[in-house]
Amino acid sequence: MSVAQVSAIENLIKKAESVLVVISRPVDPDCIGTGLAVHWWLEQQGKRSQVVSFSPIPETMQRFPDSQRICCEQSKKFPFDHWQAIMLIDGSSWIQFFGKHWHEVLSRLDPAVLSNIDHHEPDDICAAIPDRCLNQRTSSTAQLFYEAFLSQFSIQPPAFVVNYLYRALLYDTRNFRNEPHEGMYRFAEELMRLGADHEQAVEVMYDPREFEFLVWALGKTQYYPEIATTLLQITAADARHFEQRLGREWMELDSIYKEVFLRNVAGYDYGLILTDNQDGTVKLSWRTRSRGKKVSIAICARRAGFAAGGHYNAGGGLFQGTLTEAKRKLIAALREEVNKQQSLQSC
Ligand SMILES: [Mn+2]
Repeated sequence: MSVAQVSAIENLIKKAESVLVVISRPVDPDCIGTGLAVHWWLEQQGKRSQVVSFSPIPETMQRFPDSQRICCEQSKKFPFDHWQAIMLIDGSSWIQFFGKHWHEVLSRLDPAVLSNIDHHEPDDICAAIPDRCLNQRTSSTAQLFYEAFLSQFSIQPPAFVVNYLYRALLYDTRNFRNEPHEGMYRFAEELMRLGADHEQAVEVMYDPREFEFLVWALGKTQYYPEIATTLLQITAADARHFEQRLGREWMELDSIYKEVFLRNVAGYDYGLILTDNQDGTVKLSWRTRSRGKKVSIAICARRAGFAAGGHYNAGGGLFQGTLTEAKRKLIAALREEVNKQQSLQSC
């Protein structure tokens, strides 16, 4: 544990009367659950606190207990000066918290009020505020927050807080199928002891539209066997089609496709989705098979001109330009890296 960062964050909170908790994009059970647990912890310390998201909370997250307590706001208009400390939860880059206007938002913020708790690959936040950035490779931000702060706290968390953290842990580990981070099972045991409701947390409630997306996506997927890659391209026309059929939130309906298909097909270690954002940018999502030595999609994507980040096995990126160009450059960069690795392995 980075003791210096933990005590710097504690000091910042101790001095502040009001603490704003900001959750990251993509809005998922880890940032929601940890954000709500941080909020409870702050209130127990007598702080005025609020959890905000500067990107929309997907409908699929509305079943998360108490998620309606998170306010959805616009970062451009938000009164940051009403808050004496700001905690950024479960993200490593400014854009994940403040959206595409992050430059402008940062120029209005006093960096001394900012802190970050996260488990992604370190990015621009760590570079800007290293002293108050607690970044560790844990199973989830929930585990990091629990181990660094909550487990030492004088008040035992009630069952509803424990359940926030348990859901966060299950989601980020894909029910313990991702890499076995140290302390992951210990954290789970501890939460069970504190009253986590396992049955409720593992109950699956898919939105039927997620299956509709899956069926469409399977039909559209392109296969590149020589580089062990599948690619789903979502053009502007596809995006309009989805918006009509599935509603404005269609982009949040790809979780079954990602979970059951990407990186799970024999012979295909890399799964990519490229989406035309219809604003001159292209969004990338990727999944990489966990087992064995694999090339880093983040590195390939950056070489192809994307801004990219996240985890090694699951991440995202943004490209300025057309879908065709994004695809061409990304596949070329990936081809180069995969070929390099294959020739190294055959030596
Ligand atoms: Mn996370």
